[in-house]
Amino acid sequence: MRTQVAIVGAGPSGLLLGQLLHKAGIDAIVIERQSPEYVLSRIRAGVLEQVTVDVLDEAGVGARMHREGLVHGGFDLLFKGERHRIDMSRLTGGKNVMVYGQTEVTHDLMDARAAAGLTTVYEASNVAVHDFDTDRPRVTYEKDGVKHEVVCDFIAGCDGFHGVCRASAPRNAIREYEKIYPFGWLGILSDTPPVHHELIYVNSQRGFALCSQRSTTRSRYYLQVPLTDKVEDWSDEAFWQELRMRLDPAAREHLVTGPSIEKSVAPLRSFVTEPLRFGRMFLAGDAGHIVPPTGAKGLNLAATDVKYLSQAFIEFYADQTQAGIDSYSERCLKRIWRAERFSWWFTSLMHRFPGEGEIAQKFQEAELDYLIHSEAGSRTIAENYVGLPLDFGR
Ligand code: RFL
Ligand code: PHB
Repeated sequence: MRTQVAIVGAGPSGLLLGQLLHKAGIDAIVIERQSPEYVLSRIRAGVLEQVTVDVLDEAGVGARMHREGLVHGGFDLLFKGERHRIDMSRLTGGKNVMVYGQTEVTHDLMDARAAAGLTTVYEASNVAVHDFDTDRPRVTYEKDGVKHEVVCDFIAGCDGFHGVCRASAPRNAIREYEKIYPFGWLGILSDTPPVHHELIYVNSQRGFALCSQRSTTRSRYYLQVPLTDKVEDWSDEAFWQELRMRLDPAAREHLVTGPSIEKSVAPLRSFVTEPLRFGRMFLAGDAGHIVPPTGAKGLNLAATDVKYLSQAFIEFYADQTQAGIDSYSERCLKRIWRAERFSWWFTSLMHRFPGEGEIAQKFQEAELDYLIHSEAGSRTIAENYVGLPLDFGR
Protein backbone atom coordinates (compact mmCIF):
# COMPACT_ATOMS: atom_id res chain seq x y z
CA MET A 1 0.00 0.00 0.00
CA ARG A 2 0.97 3.66 -0.38
CA THR A 3 0.61 6.38 2.26
CA GLN A 4 2.17 9.76 3.03
CA VAL A 5 3.44 9.04 6.55
CA ALA A 6 4.05 5.56 8.00
CA ILE A 7 3.94 5.76 11.80
CA VAL A 8 5.63 2.95 13.72
CA GLY A 9 4.19 2.55 17.23
CA ALA A 10 0.71 3.21 18.63
CA GLY A 11 1.70 4.66 22.00
CA PRO A 12 0.71 8.24 22.77
CA SER A 13 3.33 9.65 20.33
CA GLY A 14 2.20 7.62 17.34
CA LEU A 15 -1.52 8.01 17.95
CA LEU A 16 -1.27 11.74 18.59
CA LEU A 17 0.78 12.26 15.44
CA GLY A 18 -1.79 10.25 13.48
CA GLN A 19 -4.58 12.45 14.80
CA LEU A 20 -2.81 15.76 14.08
CA LEU A 21 -1.99 14.61 10.53
CA HIS A 22 -5.56 13.45 9.97
CA LYS A 23 -6.83 16.90 11.03
CA ALA A 24 -4.54 18.41 8.39
CA GLY A 25 -5.71 16.01 5.68
CA ILE A 26 -2.45 14.04 5.56
CA ASP A 27 -2.73 10.31 5.03
CA ALA A 28 -1.02 8.04 7.56
CA ILE A 29 -1.02 4.45 8.78
CA VAL A 30 -0.06 3.35 12.31
CA ILE A 31 1.71 0.00 12.73
CA GLU A 32 1.94 -1.43 16.27
CA ARG A 33 3.62 -4.59 17.56
CA GLN A 34 1.25 -5.19 20.48
CA SER A 35 -2.53 -5.54 20.87
CA PRO A 36 -4.66 -2.50 21.86
CA GLU A 37 -5.39 -4.17 25.21
CA TYR A 38 -1.69 -4.54 25.93
CA VAL A 39 -0.98 -0.91 25.03
CA LEU A 40 -3.74 0.21 27.40
CA SER A 41 -2.55 -2.02 30.24
CA ARG A 42 0.76 -0.16 30.64
CA ILE A 43 0.30 2.23 33.55
CA ARG A 44 2.66 5.17 33.09
CA ALA A 45 2.42 8.93 33.12
CA GLY A 46 -0.06 10.97 35.09
CA VAL A 47 0.88 14.64 34.81
CA LEU A 48 0.29 16.76 31.68
CA GLU A 49 1.78 20.19 31.12
CA GLN A 50 -0.37 22.97 29.66
CA VAL A 51 1.50 22.60 26.35
CA THR A 52 0.41 18.94 26.19
CA VAL A 53 -3.17 19.83 27.10
CA ASP A 54 -3.13 22.36 24.23
CA VAL A 55 -1.83 19.79 21.71
CA LEU A 56 -4.48 17.28 22.78
CA ASP A 57 -7.12 19.99 22.30
CA GLU A 58 -5.68 20.83 18.89
CA ALA A 59 -5.96 17.14 17.98
CA GLY A 60 -9.63 17.24 19.02
CA VAL A 61 -9.27 14.68 21.81
CA GLY A 62 -9.40 16.92 24.89
CA ALA A 63 -13.10 16.78 25.86
CA ARG A 64 -12.98 13.93 28.40
CA MET A 65 -9.67 15.19 29.80
CA HIS A 66 -11.28 18.56 30.61
CA ARG A 67 -14.28 16.80 32.18
CA GLU A 68 -12.44 14.19 34.23
CA GLY A 69 -8.86 15.47 34.62
CA LEU A 70 -7.80 17.21 37.82
CA VAL A 71 -6.16 20.63 37.57
CA HIS A 72 -3.35 21.03 40.11
CA GLY A 73 -1.84 24.39 41.05
CA GLY A 74 0.83 23.03 43.37
CA PHE A 75 2.53 20.00 44.91
CA ASP A 76 4.21 19.18 48.21
CA LEU A 77 7.86 18.48 48.89
CA LEU A 78 8.30 16.33 52.00
CA PHE A 79 11.72 16.19 53.65
CA LYS A 80 13.01 15.93 57.22
CA GLY A 81 9.53 14.70 58.09
CA GLU A 82 7.74 17.91 57.09
CA ARG A 83 5.70 18.92 54.05
CA HIS A 84 6.09 22.20 52.17
CA ARG A 85 3.86 23.30 49.31
CA ILE A 86 5.29 24.61 46.03
CA ASP A 87 2.57 26.99 44.84
CA MET A 88 3.19 26.48 41.12
CA SER A 89 0.31 28.64 40.09
CA ARG A 90 1.43 31.71 42.04
CA LEU A 91 5.10 31.22 41.19
CA THR A 92 4.48 30.93 37.43
CA GLY A 93 1.83 33.59 36.90
CA GLY A 94 -1.13 31.21 36.88
CA LYS A 95 0.16 28.06 35.22
CA ASN A 96 -1.09 24.64 36.30
CA VAL A 97 -0.72 20.99 35.36
CA MET A 98 -3.43 18.47 34.51
CA VAL A 99 -3.52 15.14 36.31
CA TYR A 100 -4.94 12.70 33.75
CA GLY A 101 -3.51 9.25 33.15
CA GLN A 102 -1.60 8.25 30.04
CA THR A 103 -3.96 5.28 29.75
CA GLU A 104 -6.87 7.70 29.39
CA VAL A 105 -5.01 9.85 26.85
CA THR A 106 -4.27 6.71 24.81
CA HIS A 107 -7.88 5.58 25.14
CA ASP A 108 -9.18 8.93 23.86
CA LEU A 109 -6.75 8.84 20.93
CA MET A 110 -7.76 5.26 20.05
CA ASP A 111 -11.45 6.21 20.14
CA ALA A 112 -10.87 9.24 17.92
CA ARG A 113 -8.90 7.14 15.44
CA ALA A 114 -11.60 4.50 15.30
CA ALA A 115 -14.36 7.13 14.93
CA ALA A 116 -12.53 8.67 11.97
CA GLY A 117 -12.17 5.23 10.36
CA LEU A 118 -8.35 5.44 10.31
CA THR A 119 -6.16 2.37 9.95
CA THR A 120 -4.12 1.02 12.85
CA VAL A 121 -2.47 -2.34 12.35
CA TYR A 122 -2.10 -4.01 15.76
CA GLU A 123 -0.10 -7.16 16.48
CA ALA A 124 2.22 -6.57 13.52
CA SER A 125 5.37 -8.70 13.70
CA ASN A 126 8.83 -8.30 12.14
CA VAL A 127 8.28 -4.60 11.56
CA ALA A 128 11.23 -3.23 9.56
CA VAL A 129 12.09 0.17 8.06
CA HIS A 130 13.90 0.50 4.71
CA ASP A 131 15.31 3.06 2.27
CA PHE A 132 14.80 6.13 4.45
CA ASP A 133 17.94 7.57 2.84
CA THR A 134 15.93 7.80 -0.39
CA ASP A 135 12.69 9.69 -1.17
CA ARG A 136 10.76 6.42 -1.28
CA PRO A 137 11.05 4.85 2.19
CA ARG A 138 9.24 1.60 3.02
CA VAL A 139 7.97 -0.19 6.10
CA THR A 140 7.44 -3.93 6.00
CA TYR A 141 5.66 -6.12 8.56
CA GLU A 142 3.82 -9.40 8.94
CA LYS A 143 0.27 -9.80 10.14
CA ASP A 144 -1.41 -13.19 10.59
CA GLY A 145 1.43 -14.80 8.65
CA VAL A 146 1.01 -12.50 5.63
CA LYS A 147 3.79 -10.08 4.59
CA HIS A 148 2.87 -6.43 3.91
CA GLU A 149 4.75 -3.46 2.50
CA VAL A 150 3.93 0.23 2.99
CA VAL A 151 5.56 2.70 0.61
CA CYS A 152 5.56 6.24 2.01
CA ASP A 153 7.08 9.73 1.88
CA PHE A 154 8.20 9.71 5.53
CA ILE A 155 8.61 7.30 8.44
CA ALA A 156 7.79 8.47 11.97
CA GLY A 157 9.60 6.34 14.56
CA CYS A 158 7.19 6.50 17.51
CA ASP A 159 8.08 3.02 18.72
CA GLY A 160 9.46 3.76 22.17
CA PHE A 161 12.81 2.97 23.74
CA HIS A 162 12.93 -0.66 22.57
CA GLY A 163 11.67 0.06 19.05
CA VAL A 164 13.08 -0.83 15.67
CA CYS A 165 13.45 2.68 14.19
CA ARG A 166 16.31 4.02 16.31
CA ALA A 167 17.99 0.60 16.09
CA SER A 168 17.89 0.88 12.27
CA ALA A 169 19.64 4.26 12.10
CA PRO A 170 23.16 4.03 10.66
CA ARG A 171 25.62 3.63 13.55
CA ASN A 172 28.02 6.21 12.14
CA ALA A 173 25.29 8.87 12.02
CA ILE A 174 23.91 8.50 15.54
CA ARG A 175 25.17 9.53 18.96
CA GLU A 176 23.57 8.26 22.16
CA TYR A 177 23.98 9.68 25.67
CA GLU A 178 22.91 7.55 28.60
CA LYS A 179 22.83 7.45 32.40
CA ILE A 180 21.30 4.54 34.29
CA TYR A 181 20.33 5.20 37.90
CA PRO A 182 21.17 2.66 40.62
CA PHE A 183 17.53 2.13 41.72
CA GLY A 184 14.03 1.63 40.34
CA TRP A 185 10.49 2.77 41.09
CA LEU A 186 7.98 0.26 42.40
CA GLY A 187 4.52 1.56 41.46
CA ILE A 188 1.12 0.55 42.76
CA LEU A 189 -2.34 1.51 41.51
CA SER A 190 -5.29 1.15 43.87
CA ASP A 191 -8.92 2.11 44.04
CA THR A 192 -8.51 4.13 47.21
CA PRO A 193 -8.88 7.90 47.68
CA PRO A 194 -5.54 9.74 47.30
CA VAL A 195 -3.79 10.57 50.57
CA HIS A 196 -3.71 14.27 49.59
CA HIS A 197 -5.50 16.41 46.98
CA GLU A 198 -2.15 17.24 45.33
CA LEU A 199 1.02 15.19 44.66
CA ILE A 200 3.60 14.63 47.40
CA TYR A 201 7.27 14.13 46.41
CA VAL A 202 9.12 12.56 49.34
CA ASN A 203 12.80 12.67 50.27
CA SER A 204 13.29 10.37 53.27
CA GLN A 205 16.20 8.52 54.80
CA ARG A 206 14.53 5.31 53.64
CA GLY A 207 14.46 6.56 50.03
CA PHE A 208 12.20 8.46 47.65
CA ALA A 209 8.42 8.05 47.52
CA LEU A 210 5.70 9.69 45.44
CA CYS A 211 2.00 9.99 46.22
CA SER A 212 0.13 10.56 42.97
CA GLN A 213 -3.39 9.92 41.75
CA ARG A 214 -5.59 9.24 38.75
CA SER A 215 -8.90 10.52 40.15
CA THR A 216 -10.52 11.30 43.48
CA THR A 217 -11.01 7.57 43.99
CA ARG A 218 -7.89 6.09 42.38
CA SER A 219 -4.35 6.46 43.75
CA ARG A 220 -0.93 5.89 42.27
CA TYR A 221 2.03 5.52 44.64
CA TYR A 222 5.71 4.87 44.01
CA LEU A 223 8.64 3.76 46.17
CA GLN A 224 12.33 3.92 45.35
CA VAL A 225 13.58 0.29 45.52
CA PRO A 226 16.90 -1.44 44.77
CA LEU A 227 17.26 -2.45 41.12
CA THR A 228 17.39 -6.09 42.19
CA ASP A 229 13.87 -6.00 43.72
CA LYS A 230 11.13 -7.81 41.80
CA VAL A 231 7.39 -7.16 41.96
CA GLU A 232 6.98 -10.61 43.57
CA ASP A 233 9.19 -9.46 46.45
CA TRP A 234 6.59 -6.88 47.45
CA SER A 235 3.21 -7.89 48.89
CA ASP A 236 0.63 -5.09 49.02
CA GLU A 237 0.99 -5.06 52.79
CA ALA A 238 4.78 -4.63 52.58
CA PHE A 239 4.31 -1.78 50.09
CA TRP A 240 1.84 0.12 52.30
CA GLN A 241 3.98 -0.39 55.36
CA GLU A 242 7.09 0.97 53.67
CA LEU A 243 5.17 3.91 52.18
CA ARG A 244 3.78 4.79 55.60
CA MET A 245 7.30 4.90 57.02
CA ARG A 246 8.42 7.39 54.36
CA LEU A 247 5.48 9.77 54.98
CA ASP A 248 4.90 12.52 57.55
CA PRO A 249 2.59 11.80 60.52
CA ALA A 250 -0.49 13.55 59.01
CA ALA A 251 -0.20 11.76 55.68
CA ARG A 252 0.47 8.47 57.45
CA GLU A 253 -2.79 8.92 59.31
CA HIS A 254 -4.77 9.86 56.18
CA LEU A 255 -3.39 7.08 54.00
CA VAL A 256 -6.15 4.72 52.90
CA THR A 257 -4.82 1.35 51.77
CA GLY A 258 -6.43 -1.39 49.72
CA PRO A 259 -5.65 -4.13 47.24
CA SER A 260 -3.40 -3.16 44.32
CA ILE A 261 -4.91 -3.35 40.84
CA GLU A 262 -1.49 -3.00 39.19
CA LYS A 263 2.04 -3.27 40.48
CA SER A 264 5.26 -2.88 38.50
CA VAL A 265 8.92 -1.94 38.79
CA ALA A 266 10.38 0.61 36.36
CA PRO A 267 14.10 1.31 35.91
CA LEU A 268 15.24 4.95 35.80
CA ARG A 269 17.27 6.22 32.90
CA SER A 270 18.37 9.45 31.21
CA PHE A 271 18.92 8.90 27.50
CA VAL A 272 19.16 11.16 24.43
CA THR A 273 19.71 10.33 20.78
CA GLU A 274 21.28 12.90 18.48
CA PRO A 275 20.08 13.65 15.86
CA LEU A 276 16.39 12.72 15.72
CA ARG A 277 16.29 12.64 11.92
CA PHE A 278 17.91 10.18 9.51
CA GLY A 279 17.01 11.14 5.96
CA ARG A 280 13.25 10.60 5.77
CA MET A 281 12.94 8.84 9.13
CA PHE A 282 12.19 10.86 12.29
CA LEU A 283 12.28 9.73 15.91
CA ALA A 284 9.67 11.09 18.35
CA GLY A 285 8.95 10.44 22.03
CA ASP A 286 10.65 7.62 23.93
CA ALA A 287 12.19 6.32 20.68
CA GLY A 288 14.54 9.30 20.82
CA HIS A 289 14.88 10.09 24.52
CA ILE A 290 14.08 8.90 28.03
CA VAL A 291 13.91 10.85 31.27
CA PRO A 292 13.66 9.46 34.80
CA PRO A 293 9.98 9.97 35.78
CA THR A 294 10.69 12.25 38.76
CA GLY A 295 10.02 15.45 36.79
CA ALA A 296 6.94 13.99 34.97
CA LYS A 297 8.40 15.04 31.63
CA GLY A 298 8.41 11.92 29.36
CA LEU A 299 4.94 12.12 27.86
CA ASN A 300 5.13 15.89 27.72
CA LEU A 301 8.32 15.80 25.66
CA ALA A 302 6.68 13.26 23.37
CA ALA A 303 3.77 15.65 22.83
CA THR A 304 6.09 18.53 21.84
CA ASP A 305 8.11 16.31 19.46
CA VAL A 306 4.89 15.27 17.78
CA LYS A 307 3.63 18.83 17.59
CA TYR A 308 6.84 19.95 15.84
CA LEU A 309 6.85 16.89 13.57
CA SER A 310 3.24 17.34 12.49
CA GLN A 311 3.92 21.03 11.78
CA ALA A 312 6.94 20.07 9.66
CA PHE A 313 4.90 17.58 7.59
CA ILE A 314 1.99 20.03 7.21
CA GLU A 315 4.36 22.74 5.94
CA PHE A 316 5.99 20.25 3.58
CA TYR A 317 2.71 19.28 1.93
CA ALA A 318 0.90 22.63 2.08
CA ASP A 319 3.75 25.06 1.36
CA GLN A 320 6.29 22.78 -0.33
CA THR A 321 8.93 23.81 2.21
CA GLN A 322 11.54 21.58 3.87
CA ALA A 323 12.31 24.17 6.59
CA GLY A 324 10.36 22.43 9.38
CA ILE A 325 11.79 19.06 8.47
CA ASP A 326 15.33 20.40 8.43
CA SER A 327 14.99 22.11 11.82
CA TYR A 328 12.98 19.33 13.54
CA SER A 329 15.85 17.64 15.32
CA GLU A 330 17.55 20.78 16.59
CA ARG A 331 14.26 22.34 17.69
CA CYS A 332 13.24 19.28 19.69
CA LEU A 333 16.66 18.64 21.19
CA LYS A 334 16.79 22.11 22.75
CA ARG A 335 13.65 21.38 24.72
CA ILE A 336 14.66 17.77 25.39
CA TRP A 337 18.00 18.70 27.00
CA ARG A 338 16.28 21.25 29.25
CA ALA A 339 13.82 18.61 30.45
CA GLU A 340 16.63 16.05 30.76
CA ARG A 341 18.55 18.44 32.99
CA PHE A 342 15.54 19.14 35.21
CA SER A 343 14.61 15.44 35.48
CA TRP A 344 18.20 14.43 36.35
CA TRP A 345 18.50 17.27 38.89
CA PHE A 346 15.16 16.51 40.60
CA THR A 347 15.97 12.79 40.64
CA SER A 348 19.39 13.49 42.19
CA LEU A 349 17.82 15.75 44.80
CA MET A 350 15.12 13.31 45.94
CA HIS A 351 16.65 9.80 45.93
CA ARG A 352 19.08 7.93 48.17
CA PHE A 353 22.13 6.92 46.12
CA PRO A 354 23.78 3.71 47.35
CA GLY A 355 27.22 4.26 48.85
CA GLU A 356 26.92 8.04 49.10
CA GLY A 357 26.58 8.13 52.87
CA GLU A 358 24.79 10.42 55.28
CA ILE A 359 26.43 13.60 54.04
CA ALA A 360 24.59 13.23 50.72
CA GLN A 361 21.29 13.21 52.62
CA LYS A 362 22.37 16.36 54.51
CA PHE A 363 23.28 18.13 51.25
CA GLN A 364 19.88 17.23 49.78
CA GLU A 365 18.04 18.45 52.87
CA ALA A 366 19.99 21.72 52.84
CA GLU A 367 19.19 22.25 49.16
CA LEU A 368 15.50 21.47 49.70
CA ASP A 369 15.48 23.87 52.66
CA TYR A 370 16.99 26.56 50.42
CA LEU A 371 14.50 25.87 47.62
CA ILE A 372 11.40 26.22 49.76
CA HIS A 373 12.61 29.37 51.55
CA SER A 374 13.94 31.18 48.50
CA GLU A 375 11.41 32.72 46.12
CA ALA A 376 13.95 32.26 43.31
CA GLY A 377 14.54 28.63 44.28
CA SER A 378 10.83 27.84 44.49
CA ARG A 379 10.19 29.55 41.17
CA THR A 380 12.97 27.56 39.49
CA ILE A 381 11.36 24.28 40.44
CA ALA A 382 7.83 25.51 39.67
CA GLU A 383 8.59 26.89 36.20
CA ASN A 384 10.37 23.70 35.18
CA TYR A 385 7.64 21.48 36.59
CA VAL A 386 4.79 23.23 34.77
CA GLY A 387 6.93 23.14 31.62
CA LEU A 388 9.06 25.83 30.04
CA PRO A 389 7.23 27.87 27.38
CA LEU A 390 7.70 26.68 23.78
CA ASP A 391 9.52 29.90 22.88
CA PHE A 392 11.83 29.73 25.94
CA GLY A 393 15.32 31.03 25.12
CA ARG A 394 14.40 32.25 21.66
P1 RFL B 1 5.60 4.26 24.24
O1 RFL B 1 4.50 4.61 25.16
O2 RFL B 1 6.67 3.36 24.72
O3 RFL B 1 4.95 3.64 22.91
C1 RFL B 1 5.73 3.05 21.90
C2 RFL B 1 4.87 2.04 21.16
O4 RFL B 1 5.64 1.44 20.11
C3 RFL B 1 5.40 0.04 20.10
N1 RFL B 1 6.54 -0.65 19.46
C4 RFL B 1 6.52 -1.10 18.20
N2 RFL B 1 5.57 -1.04 17.26
C5 RFL B 1 5.86 -1.61 16.05
N3 RFL B 1 7.06 -2.21 15.78
C6 RFL B 1 8.03 -2.28 16.68
N4 RFL B 1 9.19 -2.87 16.41
C7 RFL B 1 7.78 -1.72 17.97
N5 RFL B 1 8.50 -1.59 19.10
C8 RFL B 1 7.75 -0.96 20.00
C9 RFL B 1 5.23 -0.31 21.58
O5 RFL B 1 4.51 -1.52 21.74
C10 RFL B 1 4.44 0.91 22.07
O6 RFL B 1 3.05 0.72 21.97
O7 RFL B 1 6.34 5.59 23.70
P2 RFL B 1 5.70 7.01 23.33
O8 RFL B 1 4.45 6.87 22.52
O9 RFL B 1 6.83 7.82 22.82
O10 RFL B 1 5.23 7.61 24.73
C11 RFL B 1 6.15 7.98 25.73
C12 RFL B 1 5.54 7.81 27.12
O11 RFL B 1 4.97 6.52 27.20
C13 RFL B 1 6.56 8.00 28.24
O12 RFL B 1 7.43 9.07 27.93
C14 RFL B 1 5.90 8.32 29.60
O13 RFL B 1 5.11 7.25 30.01
C15 RFL B 1 6.95 8.64 30.67
N6 RFL B 1 6.38 8.84 32.01
C16 RFL B 1 5.81 10.04 32.36
N7 RFL B 1 5.73 11.05 31.46
C17 RFL B 1 5.11 12.23 31.79
O14 RFL B 1 5.07 13.15 30.96
N8 RFL B 1 4.50 12.43 33.02
C18 RFL B 1 4.53 11.45 33.98
O15 RFL B 1 3.93 11.65 35.02
C19 RFL B 1 5.22 10.22 33.67
N9 RFL B 1 5.26 9.22 34.57
C20 RFL B 1 6.44 7.80 32.96
C21 RFL B 1 5.86 8.03 34.24
C22 RFL B 1 7.01 6.56 32.67
C23 RFL B 1 7.05 5.58 33.62
N10 RFL B 1 7.66 4.35 33.28
C24 RFL B 1 7.03 3.11 33.43
C25 RFL B 1 8.90 4.37 32.53
C26 RFL B 1 5.89 7.05 35.21
C27 RFL B 1 6.50 5.83 34.92
C28 RFL B 1 6.54 4.82 36.03
C1 PHB C 1 2.20 9.31 38.01
O1 PHB C 1 1.11 9.69 38.47
O2 PHB C 1 2.33 8.19 37.48
C2 PHB C 1 3.38 10.20 38.11
C3 PHB C 1 3.22 11.50 38.57
C4 PHB C 1 4.31 12.33 38.67
C5 PHB C 1 5.57 11.86 38.34
C6 PHB C 1 5.73 10.57 37.87
C7 PHB C 1 4.62 9.72 37.76
O3 PHB C 1 6.64 12.67 38.49
